[in-house]
Amino acid sequence: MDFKIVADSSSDVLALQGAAYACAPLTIEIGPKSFVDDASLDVDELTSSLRAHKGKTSTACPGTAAWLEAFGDAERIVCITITSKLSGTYNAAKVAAREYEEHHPGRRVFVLDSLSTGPEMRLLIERAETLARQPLPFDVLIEQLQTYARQTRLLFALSSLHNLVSNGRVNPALGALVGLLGIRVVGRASEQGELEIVSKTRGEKKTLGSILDHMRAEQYHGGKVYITHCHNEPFACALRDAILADWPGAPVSVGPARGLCSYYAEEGGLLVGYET
Ligand code: X90
Repeated sequence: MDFKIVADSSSDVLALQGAAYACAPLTIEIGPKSFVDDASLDVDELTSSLRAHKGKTSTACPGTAAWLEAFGDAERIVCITITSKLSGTYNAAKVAAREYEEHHPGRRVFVLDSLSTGPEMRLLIERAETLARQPLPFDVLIEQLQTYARQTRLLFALSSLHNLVSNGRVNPALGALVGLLGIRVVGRASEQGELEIVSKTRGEKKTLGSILDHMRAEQYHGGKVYITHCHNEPFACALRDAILADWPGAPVSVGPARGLCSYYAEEGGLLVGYET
């Protein structure tokens, strides 16, 4: 079976070792400049342009053509997207999938709405890859991936919701929560794929405490964790160490967010994807 995994760039996964994989980029618009969130993007250049820019900025999802290009020529495709509640990415992928199946009778594209983004998408991508190594019928693989998706979670800690609010992705009343210096919101991707606030904290220690409390309440038992950050490696590593102190040997990895997540998580923001 000629199998391919495809995702969008909010997953921060540019390549997947030893697997057929492609990533459809979102785009970040800063004034007249367009930053395509692909492997060639310099994330530091993006964030410094953002700091320097005074006017409105925005993002755009990959269109049908970008998805079709990512599908390439594969027979079986699993396509994992950012939550459909916050982006048109999923809808564009669905349109592309229908077109692809019509043009290539017998081929299949399954589009999974992650109801999440960032490091939780990485977990799903990696599980799809593990499942693809087994001799499973495509429908069974899809079922198992969907079961796994119900067991993964996303948490985040943000110091500003400015870009989320100004792009109409969250209610402006929530934005006011983090207007004060030093205040962070801890939130999660809800079961419906919406941004939900868990707590409002001040100081790094309290923020870490809130994240750990929430992971415990959601039955985290030492499974895989991915932490991504926007220019905040010390905070991400402090969280990793706090997780390891409570769950020794847990497979926890830390890495920088790419363009889309850096834009919305903003300076200092942290995203945590984990298995329950
Ligand atoms: O232009 C577009 O179609 C992209 C819009 C994306 C909007 C949300 C991106 C969120 C990135 C911020 C914190 C995580 C929130 C997750 C809630 C489900 C990361």
